[in-house]
Amino acid sequence: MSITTSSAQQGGLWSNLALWKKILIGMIAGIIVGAIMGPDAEMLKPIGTLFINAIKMLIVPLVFCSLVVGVTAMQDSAKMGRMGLKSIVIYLMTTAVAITIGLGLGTLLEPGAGLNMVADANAAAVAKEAPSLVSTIINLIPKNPIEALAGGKILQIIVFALGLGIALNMIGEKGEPAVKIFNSLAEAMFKLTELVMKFAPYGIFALMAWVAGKYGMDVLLPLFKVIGAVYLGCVLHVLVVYTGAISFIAGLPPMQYLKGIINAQMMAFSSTSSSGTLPVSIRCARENLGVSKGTASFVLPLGATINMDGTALYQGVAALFVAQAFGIDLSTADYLTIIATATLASVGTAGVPGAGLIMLSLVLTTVGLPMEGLAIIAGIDRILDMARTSVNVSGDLMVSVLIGKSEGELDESIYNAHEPVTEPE
Ligand code: DAS
Repeated sequence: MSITTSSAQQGGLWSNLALWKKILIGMIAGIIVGAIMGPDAEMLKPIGTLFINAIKMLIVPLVFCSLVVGVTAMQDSAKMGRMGLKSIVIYLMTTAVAITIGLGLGTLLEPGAGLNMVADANAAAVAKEAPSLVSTIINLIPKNPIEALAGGKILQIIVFALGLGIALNMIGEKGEPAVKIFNSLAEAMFKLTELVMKFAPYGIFALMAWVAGKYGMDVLLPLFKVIGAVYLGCVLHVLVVYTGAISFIAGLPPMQYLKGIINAQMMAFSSTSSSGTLPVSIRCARENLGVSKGTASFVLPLGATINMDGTALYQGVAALFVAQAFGIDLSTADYLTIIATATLASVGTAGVPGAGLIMLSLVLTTVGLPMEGLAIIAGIDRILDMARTSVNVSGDLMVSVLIGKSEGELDESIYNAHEPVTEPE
C-alpha cells in the first residue's frame, strides 16, 4: 500500500506557509507573548537583535552590487542611451515627488506620535549633529570608497556605485569581466537577502514581544495609521502624478492608461514583485497602451530594476513613523537626506518581495534613526509591499507611454482602442 503524504505533511504546515504569513503569525504571536510576559519579554530581544544585525549586514553589499548592475544594465547605443537618459530623469523626478508625498503624509498624519519609544542606550546617546546642507552635498563624494564601504556611508556608496557603473559602460568590452562579477555578486546578495528573510518570522516575533512587553498594546494603533498613510499616498501618486504626466506631458487621455495597467497592478499587488510582474507589464504596455516592443522591452526591465516610486513613498512615511515613535526631531537637512537617500536607494532596490524593507534600514541608518523601528514596520511590511509594488509597476508603465510617445513608438490607435471606464452617452 503506497502511503502518500501531502507536501504539507511532508514539509510540515509551517514550512509550506508563505513567508509573509509566517511574519504576520510571528508578529501576532510576539504581541500576545509580550502582553503576557510584560517587561520580562526583554529576554527575547537578543533574537530580534540578531535579525536586525543580519539585515544591516546586507545593506552595503546589496546596494553597491545592485546599483552597479542597474547602471551597467543600460545599453550603450545612442538611441538606448537617449531613452535611458530620458527614462532615468523621469524616474528620479517622480521618485522624488513620491517620497515628498510620503514625508508630507507622515508629517500630516503623525502615525508614530505618542509612542514614546526609547532606542538602545548607545543609539539614543549619540546626539545627532544636524549636518549643514553644504556639508551634506560635499560629503556625497567619498574621499576613500573603501572606507565608505567599510563605514557603511550609504550616500557615498551610492555615488561611487553610480560612477563605477557609468565608467564600466564607457570602457565597453574591457569592463565586461567586472560586470559579470557584479551581476553574480548581486544575484548572490538577492539570495542572501532571501535567506535572511527566512529568519524574519522569528526575529520579528522576538522584537514584537519586546515592544509589546515594554510599551503595551497601544503600539498597534499607529501601525494602522502607517498602512493608511502609505495606501493613501500610493493612490494619490498614481491618480495625480501619473495621470497628470499622461495628460499634460504625453497629451493622452488618462483613463485608457488606468484601464490598460489594471492587470499588471493586480499581478504586482498579489506577487509584491516588480520583476515577477514584468511579463504582464510588457503585455499591458504593448497590447493595451500601444507601446512598441523595443521601447517596452527596454524601459520596463530598466524601470523594474531602478524605478521604485511606491518604495520611496513608503520610506518617507516609515522614516517619519520611526522618528515620531522614538521622539526624534528631524532637521531640514535630515528631510533632504531622507529624500536623497530614498530616491537614490530606490535605484538599488531589487524588484523582489520585501526589498523595500532592506532599503528602509538604509534610510534609517543614514539619518541615525534606531533600527528597532524597522522591526515594528517589518510586521506589516507585506501589506505595505502590496501597495508600493503596484505603484512601482504603474510608474514603469507610465514612463513607457511617455518614452514611446516621445520616440514616436506609441500606436495611439491601440492606446485609444480601450473603451474609457465610463461609457460615453
Ligand atoms: N517588492 C518590491 C518590488 O517588487 C518593492 C519593495 O519591496 O519596496 O517592487
